Amino acid sequence: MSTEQNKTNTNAKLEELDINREDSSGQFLTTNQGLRVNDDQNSLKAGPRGATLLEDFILREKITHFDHERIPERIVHARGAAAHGYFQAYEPQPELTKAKFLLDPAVQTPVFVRFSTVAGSRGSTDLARDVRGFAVKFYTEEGNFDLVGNNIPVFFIQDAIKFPDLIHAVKPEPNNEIPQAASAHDTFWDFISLTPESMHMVMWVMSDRAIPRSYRMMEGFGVHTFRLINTNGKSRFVKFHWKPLLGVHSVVWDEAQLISGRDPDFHRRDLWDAIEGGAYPEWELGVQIVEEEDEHKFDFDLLDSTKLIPEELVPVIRLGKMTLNRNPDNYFAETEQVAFHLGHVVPGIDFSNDPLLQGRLFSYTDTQLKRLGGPNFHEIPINRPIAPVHNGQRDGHMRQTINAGRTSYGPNAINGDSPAQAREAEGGFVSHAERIDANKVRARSKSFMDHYNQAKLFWNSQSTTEKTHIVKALRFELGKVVIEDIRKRMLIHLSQIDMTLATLVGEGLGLEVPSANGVQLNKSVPADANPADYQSEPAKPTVGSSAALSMAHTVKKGIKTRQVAILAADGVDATQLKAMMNALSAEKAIIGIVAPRVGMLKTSGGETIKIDASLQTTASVLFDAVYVPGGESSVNSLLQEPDAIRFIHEAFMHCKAIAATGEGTDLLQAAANGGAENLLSSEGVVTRSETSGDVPQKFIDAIEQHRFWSREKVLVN
Ligand code: HDE
Repeated sequence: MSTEQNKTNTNAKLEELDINREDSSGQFLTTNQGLRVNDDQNSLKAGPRGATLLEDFILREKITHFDHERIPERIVHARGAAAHGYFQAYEPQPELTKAKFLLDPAVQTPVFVRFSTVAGSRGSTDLARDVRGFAVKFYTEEGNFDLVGNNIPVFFIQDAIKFPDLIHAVKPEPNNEIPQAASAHDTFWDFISLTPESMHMVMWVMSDRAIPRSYRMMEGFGVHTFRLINTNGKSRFVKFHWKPLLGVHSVVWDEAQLISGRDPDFHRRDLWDAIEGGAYPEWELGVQIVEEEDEHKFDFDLLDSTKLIPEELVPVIRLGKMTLNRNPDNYFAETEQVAFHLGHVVPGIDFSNDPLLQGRLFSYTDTQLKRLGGPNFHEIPINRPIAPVHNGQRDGHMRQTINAGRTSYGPNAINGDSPAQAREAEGGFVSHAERIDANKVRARSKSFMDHYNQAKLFWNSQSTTEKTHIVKALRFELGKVVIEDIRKRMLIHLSQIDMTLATLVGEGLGLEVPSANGVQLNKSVPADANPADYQSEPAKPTVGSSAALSMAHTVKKGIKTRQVAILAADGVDATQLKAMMNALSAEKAIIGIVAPRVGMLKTSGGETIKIDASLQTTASVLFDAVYVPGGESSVNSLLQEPDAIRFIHEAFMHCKAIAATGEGTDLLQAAANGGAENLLSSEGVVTRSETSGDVPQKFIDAIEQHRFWSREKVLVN
């Protein structure tokens, strides 16, 4: 695929996939051999009452294929959703990299992006408290580049050799396979409490970043330090970022748990619906650049994946924008079979020696061999590069390519030594010639031994609401831990980060914070090592804060794609309803009419309106905001429904925007009487008794704020 072709605004990868797309509309049913099937209702039998004959090749083909439908799910990140789109650079970046997809702003590079949770199995809930995977496959004209990142900029461990331990600890416990998609259990916290390098990541995972409102409202991070190589061969260190144009938003933990019951597909549905509705999710690709000579100027090690580079020290430069504009046609063929690998790079991008990154370079090919069944997984349509592939690799399970000719080796003279190695100037990949002069050792660098400073930086950077949520998350998680020693060890670690944090979590657990004196906090120590060499310094008392780490400073602009419930029943005031619906639609919010039953409802004006969901089939947690229009008989019916009162109550507890006009206010009052006392006087609750008036605009302004945290009890000052 040439650059010229890519400039035509068509998606080269989507076009290339066309040859594999099947559409059975209007076609005959056939076997896999193309034979038309006459009877797909009955197997071949000796007489109508059997027995069934072995001869029935149609039955056997169908059943055999069915028996083999499953492949192993991903060992981590099994649960996911994906979409197609494209990336386009803002400006040519020859000073930074020679990667062609960043050199020509006219080129739209096709991408396929898969979002995921980590711990749960394929059928688990989207709303687990967990890190989210954010894996992007760029189909560039120089081959595939995979940026396999997460929505959190750091990781739990510093060395790949600990990954199986971490994952075994977080997965359901092996004796009874409980709990599913949850870190709130003994083995996870047992491991964490003995592994202080995980503390920074633990702070992120206990924050609301681990329960996003939508995949579309998450940041993405490459996590490791990589290298960019420019057109002159100059290397610089780089950290990759994705910044969502919709801002970074989350739900609250109680809501997450309720969504898990009401709609465990909440995130995949949200992504799917947004794309189907033409509200294409967008992210800007950003980079933090560090000159090679500055490698050691930070008080942490750039090769340590438990650390981030504060944006105050190295700003994020935005290089271009990614837009997701097409849902997959087939979940299995595309989302399940896509195979990401950190080692899929293009000239201009290279690796650092981060020991976590280095281990991943092994793992991803290995895991695809198991999962996709052989070495030809690169031929699966979704994995095929749009760049041509020529080499001497042959055969293997399910080989698709028909390699013509006699030679599958090089050098050869028979085929004129083709395929030929490419010079660097011809786009041949040349690894960065980093100088290494070292002893071969199994060791951890001293520069990796600071485990609490950035955990403290994160804590210090949070708003009081965010801090409160972290405390509550830790109380929840450690409250589910049964072994008390684990809780105590965690409190000691938390006390190294911040004493208020530790004390507040301790209060929730009914425990005093134990003294750290004489405790060996790090148990991830080699047998012959001196434990003292593995102890972290406690966090320095004053560490600054970084605004970029708090979601409180994120973009709050517009209410496009926000889900707004309108609670109504027969007799709803037509004028108020219309005014609100028009105002919300103009802002491209998505409206759901929720009523005591499904079907159609009659307005006060005699018009009929389609009900989107009944109070039994939906819940407030599936919406961003709720409005109750007036109309006496409508509101009277709603007042008879405990689910309607609960709807308002829950939306209020989850700090969402609420509005009511006319008699609609009575429903709010009923929710207030039922325990949400200050509902009517709270921030983000918009009411006016007689008519709708300026309520719609005020409601829109309120929804834009995402949540009104002032309604929550603050635990941390
Ligand atoms: Fe992964 N990881 N990982 N990981 N990872 C996988 O590859 C692994 C790590 C990430 O949507 C697996 O194809 C090791 C960090 C994402 O298909 C496996 C280590 C980050 C996805 C694997 C890590 C990630 C995976 C399982 C420690 C953020 C899902 C299935 C050295 C930068 C990609 C698969 C998708 C998937 C190994 C740590 C991100 C087993 C050994 C750090 C987004 O190969």
